Amino acid sequence: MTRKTIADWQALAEKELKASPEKLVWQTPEGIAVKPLYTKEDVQDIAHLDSLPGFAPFVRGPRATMYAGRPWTIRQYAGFSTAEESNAFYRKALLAGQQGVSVAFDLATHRGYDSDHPRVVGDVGKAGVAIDSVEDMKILFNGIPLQDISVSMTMNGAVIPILANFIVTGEEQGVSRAQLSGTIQNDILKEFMVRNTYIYPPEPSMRIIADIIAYTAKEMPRFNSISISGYHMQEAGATLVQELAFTLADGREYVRAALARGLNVDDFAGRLSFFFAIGMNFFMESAKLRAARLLWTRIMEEFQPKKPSSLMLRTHCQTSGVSLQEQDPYNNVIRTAYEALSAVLGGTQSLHTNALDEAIALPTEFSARIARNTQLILQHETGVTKVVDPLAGSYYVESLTHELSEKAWALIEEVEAMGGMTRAVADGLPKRMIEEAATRRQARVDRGDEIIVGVNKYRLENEEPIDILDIDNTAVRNSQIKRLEQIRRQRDTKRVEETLSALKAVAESGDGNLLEAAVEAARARATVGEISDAMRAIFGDHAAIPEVVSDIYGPAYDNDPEYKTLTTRLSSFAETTGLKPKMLVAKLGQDGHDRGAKVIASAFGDIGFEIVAGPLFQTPEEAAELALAQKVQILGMSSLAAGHKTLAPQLIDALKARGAKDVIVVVGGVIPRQDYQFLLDAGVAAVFGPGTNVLDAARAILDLMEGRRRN
Ligand code: 3CP
Repeated sequence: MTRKTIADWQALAEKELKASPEKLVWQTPEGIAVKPLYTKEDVQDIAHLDSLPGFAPFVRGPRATMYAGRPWTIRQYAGFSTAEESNAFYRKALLAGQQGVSVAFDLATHRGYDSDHPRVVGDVGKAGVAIDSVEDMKILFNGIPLQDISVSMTMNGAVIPILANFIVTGEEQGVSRAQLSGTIQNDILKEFMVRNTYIYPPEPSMRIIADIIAYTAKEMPRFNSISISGYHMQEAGATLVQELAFTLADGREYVRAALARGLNVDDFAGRLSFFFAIGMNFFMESAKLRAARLLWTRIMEEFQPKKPSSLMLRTHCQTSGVSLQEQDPYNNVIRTAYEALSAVLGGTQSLHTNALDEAIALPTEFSARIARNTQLILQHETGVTKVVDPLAGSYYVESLTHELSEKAWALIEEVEAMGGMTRAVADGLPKRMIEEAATRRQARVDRGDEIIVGVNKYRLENEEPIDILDIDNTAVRNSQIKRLEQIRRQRDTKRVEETLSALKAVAESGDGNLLEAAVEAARARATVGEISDAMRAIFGDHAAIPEVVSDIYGPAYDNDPEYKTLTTRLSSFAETTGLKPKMLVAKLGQDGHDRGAKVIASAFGDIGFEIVAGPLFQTPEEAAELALAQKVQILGMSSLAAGHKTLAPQLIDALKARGAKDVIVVVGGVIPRQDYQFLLDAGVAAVFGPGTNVLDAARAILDLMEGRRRN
């Protein structure tokens, strides 16, 4: 048989297709042209191909034996309601096969407010567990041996009081801080970019990070001082190249901050860790993890470490939250399983698999079990743990690894040319790029160019709502307030004041370590709110100015008749009434997840609405005031953190109290169907749940406005 060439394949493919195989090239959002066929020629000049696992640049994995030696850690992120309830959940999960703990805190805690603070009425215990002091933390880890079980804590804003509480909890459990193992997220740059649970401005926030790295390097050798996170970038809409580049550029910035603090690179670099999202682009996600390790080695070589472990990227992964759908939710089990396999083939060290109902509410016991078992089945039944980096040598995956790393490197260098990530974040470049990518994707999904099964194709006519977990927010808040009162009664007030003053002095002078000072305050039973406020008094609060990108959604509908009809309807409405429809997009409470709000603001702006983008963290009264001052006809409240049942009625009351009952209130975001009637009864005009097509929402709002005009 004669050996066939690429030209032979081209000819055959053309015959099969009756067109050039060029037309099969898939242009991904990353700007990568994925071809239908990869061959040896595609991997000719790739330098990393000969590397081995356990050795730099670690493309094939950070450990020599990878999962054959020890599988990844099954680490499910969880937390809700009170410390008692979350503790019971962790203990059950550990007995059922979970291997590490990962704490989700509520948004009040994230933002450094105690549960009795008036700004957090809708947030306490909702999207995570409420922790106000060491007493709560001790209950959270009751019966969980902290010398054996590693604990990850997703905390960035109130990172100092939370880590201090954890250290004191260990002490009081008889576990020294040197024995504590785990990870603190402690990654503030991505908070300014996408996640928004910051408290202080960037400069003191970077100092907090350097202090934590310094403290853990000296005192907590088994603890990972940071989890440099791209996850939230992808959730906010970033492409994989953006996620990769901005995350590694953040890492480079943290290394520089620690070096500037006088640390030796080998004393802390081995305890930096990472966190990526794994979405539905199966091979590209695996390639992304391989590329991440390659590029991190390249970055770290600049700092000339001596230990090989200083060059090594170790990561946690979570399957993608945004890939989950409210419609036909059992499909989410399938999505998550594919994503989990992709993370594992990419060589993750630790993994969270989402529960099928996470697009709607907190996981139930049932959905959490299925999510955990997805990983247990992978580890025990599929054989994927037996061989290191099984994708190595695949023409496609190796080529993708290379191409992703080249593209991400170019973006990393662009950030570098701006003066590094702190500067780029201050300029707003990464945030803008991510928001543009998110809006572009929304248009692709709304147009049906990107298919989501059960949502924009194969949608069921009727769907029964599934059982969901609802938290009685008022009960949690009351029980937290009771414990806070008890702590305040029993503690030595003078000691609390002294330790808080000492913390303030460290914050003000720049001398000493903030975490060390906060540990003293936590021992004295100063609360999370008090420790945060002591630093607030010196550092101040960060307030972001909301910006909205434009001309992304509209142009994607170039010449689309349906789009044209809608924009024409809008302009004739404006002509008849003499007013362009004006909408305030509001975010209430401590819920900083603003991807949905930003996409709506951007798309509605393109469609022809006048948009007022409200600031984050408003109270219902503040939003009502803003609506009045701006004379909007519509107020769109975006809720992604389960506060809607408390906050929407308060908003409507606040509008009524100000005589603004004509403002049409609509609510969008993660709203379970079970709550629709409650919201409508409270006076909400329409509810737009997950999976809503933006054009449908715009049409519905226009209908409402026209209806009101006629009546
Ligand atoms: C690992 N070990 C091995 C092998 N593999 N030993 C021998 N042979 C092997 N093949 C050793 C390691 O050296 C380590 O010991 C120990 O086993 C544990 O392995 P690990 O790989 O370090 O795993 P783990 O402890 O689980 O740590 C994983 C990382 C950590 C490093 C990624 O940072 C982590 O757990 N991150 C989790 C972050 C997280 O859960 N985030 C939640 C975000 P030594 O330690 O002695 O070296 S949730 C956010 C959701 C969205 C939102 O924000 O709301």
